[in-house]
Amino acid sequence: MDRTGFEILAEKLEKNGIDVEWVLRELDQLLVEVPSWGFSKSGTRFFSFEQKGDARDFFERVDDCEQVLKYTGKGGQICMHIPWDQCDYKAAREYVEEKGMTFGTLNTNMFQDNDFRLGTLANSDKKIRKKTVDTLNHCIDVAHTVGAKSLNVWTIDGSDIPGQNDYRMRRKWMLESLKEGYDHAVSCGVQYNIEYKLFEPSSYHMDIPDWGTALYYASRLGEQAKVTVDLGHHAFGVNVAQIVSLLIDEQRLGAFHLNDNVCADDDLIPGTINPLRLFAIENEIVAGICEKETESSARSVLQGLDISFYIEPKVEAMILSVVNLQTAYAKALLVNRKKLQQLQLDNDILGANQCLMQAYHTDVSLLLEEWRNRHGIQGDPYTNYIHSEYFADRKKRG
Ligand code: PSV
Ligand code: MN
Ligand code: MN
Repeated sequence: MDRTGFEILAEKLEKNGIDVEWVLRELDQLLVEVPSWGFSKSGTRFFSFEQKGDARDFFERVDDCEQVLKYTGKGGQICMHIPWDQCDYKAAREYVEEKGMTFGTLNTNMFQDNDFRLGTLANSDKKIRKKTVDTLNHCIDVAHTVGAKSLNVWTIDGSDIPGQNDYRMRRKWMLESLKEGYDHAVSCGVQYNIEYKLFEPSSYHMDIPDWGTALYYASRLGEQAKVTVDLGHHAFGVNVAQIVSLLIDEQRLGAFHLNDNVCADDDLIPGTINPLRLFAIENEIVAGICEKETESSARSVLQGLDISFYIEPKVEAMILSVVNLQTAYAKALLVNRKKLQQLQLDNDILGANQCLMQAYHTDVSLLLEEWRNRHGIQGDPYTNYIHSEYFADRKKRG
C-alpha cells in the first residue's frame, strides 16, 4: 500500500531525532483561549464597520467560538470581557458548559466611564481608586461565578505631558489598589495576571509600560500574580521571545495575548505579519516544557488570543488565528533540542541557526491534519467552515 504523506513526513522527522507521537501528544495539551470580543463589531477610534452576522451578545459569541472548536479542535476556552460581556452570568456558565466548553481568562477594561479620565487604579483621587477596586473585585466575583481560573488586569493609567503626574505617588497607589484586588482574587482561587502596554491611551507615560514593571508589581503582590504578554504592546525591535524565556524561568508568565502587528497594537491574526516571531516565542515555551525545573510553569501558560478584527470576517479570522498558533507550536515541537544545545555550546552560530530554521521551514500541515483526524476532524478548518450551514446562517442574524 502507498504510504500517506503523513507517514513520509513522520519517517523524515524520526530520522532527525523527533518523536512524532510525542509531538502529537504535546499538540493535545496546547491550550488556546479565544476572546469573545473577536466575534463582534470592532474597529479603530475612527469607525467600526458593521458586518452581517457579527455576534451581538455573549451567547452569540459563544456560538461562534464553538465553531472554532468544531473545525480546528482547539479554542474550547472562551475569554469573557467586562464590561463588553455583561449578562446573566449563571446562564452564561450553563450555556458554555452545555457545549462542552469552559471559561478562559476573564478580561477587564476600566475605561468606559468619565470618572476614569485621569486613571483608575493609580488615580490621584481616592474615591476613583476605590471605585476601580470595586469594579475589579466585581470582575473577580464574576470569574468565580462562571468558573474562570484567572483574571487579566489591564489598566489605562498614564499621563500625556511631562510634569502631569508624580511617578512615585502613582506607583504607591497602583500597588495598593492592585493588592486589594489580588487579595480578593487569592481568596476566590483566581490567578491574577497583570498586562503591560507601552503606549495608549496615554502617550507620555503608562503606569505599567513593560514586562519589568509588571513583574515588579507581580513580585510585590505574591505568587498568584503573573504577567500577561501581549505581542502588540512593545517598542519596535524588542525581542519578545527573550522576555518570555525570563518570565518562564521566574514562574511568572501567566498568559499570552497573541496577535500580530505592523505599526502598533493592531491586533492582527497571529503569524500573518511575522510568523518567525511567533515561532520564536512558541519555541521558548517548548524549551521551557522540555526542562524539569520549568516544565510546570511553561505548561500552565495560557495561550490566549487578543484580537479585534477590523475588516476581516470574524469566525474565519479566528479559525486562521488558531491554525497559525498550532502551526507555530508544532514547528517549535520539531526543534531537535539536544542538537541545538550542543551547537550553541560549541558556539556554532550558523549551525545553531540552521538547526532552528530547519524546524521553522518544515511544512507541518500534514502533521496538523493527522492530529485533527485523530480527533475526528476531517479536512481543512477554514474551507470546511466557509462551506458550512452555520456560515450561511450566521449572515441571517438580525
Ligand atoms: C489593550 O490594548 C488590550 O490589549 C487589553 O488586553 C484589553 O483588554 C484588550 O486590548 C481589549 O481592549
Ligand atoms: Mn491584550
Ligand atoms: Mn492590546
